Amino acid sequence: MATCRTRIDELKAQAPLKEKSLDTRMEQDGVSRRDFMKWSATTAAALGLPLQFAPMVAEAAEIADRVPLIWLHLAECTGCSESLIRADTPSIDALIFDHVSLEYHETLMAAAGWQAEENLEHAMTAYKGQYILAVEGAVPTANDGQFLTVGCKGHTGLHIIEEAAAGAAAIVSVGTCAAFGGVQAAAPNPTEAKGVEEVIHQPVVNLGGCPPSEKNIVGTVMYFIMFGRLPALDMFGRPKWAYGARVHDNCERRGRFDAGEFVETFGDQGAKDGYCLYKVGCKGPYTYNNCPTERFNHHVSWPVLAGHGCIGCSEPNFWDSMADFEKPLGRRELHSLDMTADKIGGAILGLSALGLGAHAVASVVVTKKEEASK
Ligand code: FSX
Ligand code: SF4
Ligand code: F3S
Repeated sequence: MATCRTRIDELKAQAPLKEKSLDTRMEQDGVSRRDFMKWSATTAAALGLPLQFAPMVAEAAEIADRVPLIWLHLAECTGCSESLIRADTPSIDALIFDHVSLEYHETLMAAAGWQAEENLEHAMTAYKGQYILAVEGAVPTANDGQFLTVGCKGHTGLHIIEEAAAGAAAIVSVGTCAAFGGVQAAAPNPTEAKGVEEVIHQPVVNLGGCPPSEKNIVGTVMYFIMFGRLPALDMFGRPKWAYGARVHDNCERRGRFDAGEFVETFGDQGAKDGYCLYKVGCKGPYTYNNCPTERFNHHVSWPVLAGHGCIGCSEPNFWDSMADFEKPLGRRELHSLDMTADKIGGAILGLSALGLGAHAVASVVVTKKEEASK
């Protein structure tokens, strides 16, 4: 708490980089003080902080306009930005994100062409050593990075990321592409796309997920504002507060799994009754993320609630290692994945640790036998 207090007081002493206070923004968007305080309490809880931190979360959000943020787009689909901003009414998370001093964001800024380029150069110089660098997208590295050039000067993504990372106070890889290469790095990966940390060799927070939820993005920014440093990370550089538990651990269909009630094909009676999606390919047992508790789109839904299994999108190399997305990995594949545990890491556990009931394994084996005899 003392670290947080000192950090907040230091930031408070700095001049805001934006004209509008958070109070004015909230008033304009119809967010009551009560809702804001509730948001502060849930954000503190999501970050794994005791409830006494809630008022400090609120204070930190109010002074988020002291912290410059540069957001770069590399090889990706912009789904991470969409996850944050695509809502008919802005959520409090999106509102706080808007209150951070966003100096450069290709999707959101009004500037274009030379002016945009100047804005980026200005922000990198004026706030050297102070800005948070958020990166969305993988870095193509083949041919000296020429598979991705950005802006009127035609700089490569590789060049831009190296330059921007050098002056950053903290670097956040937003989404699986920036964290681990994502879809762009799937075999055969002709552009030699890589995650940011592989390219720049500086400490990076990896927010896995294609895309990550707004809570995971804003929570990470809030943590940096509150403590001036990165949160505790797992072996893949993901914040433990968000990626410390498996999707399977908190899934609302977990009772169905334990009872051996499985959807056999999409659209069957089990699917209508909310049975477990393991046999139609759910990778929740191998995937670390807080999707079931935080959800997406104003916390409205998440893949399993919408009726499709988790495809493991927050894990390194998921596009190759988790396919086929609508079939269980099954015993054979689990065995081979265990053999490459150093690659897949802690995300893949043994069958017993998964808590896979004998019924699930037996019926997968039977299905495979049936397939073989066809
Ligand atoms: Fe897309 Fe972001 Fe996926 Fe990647 O999300 S949602 S391809 S993680 O970089 O834009
Ligand atoms: Fe939920 Fe998937 Fe686990 Fe079933 S296998 S309980 S649908 S996470
Ligand atoms: Fe991705 Fe699975 Fe969550 S597919 S969004 S990690 S439920």
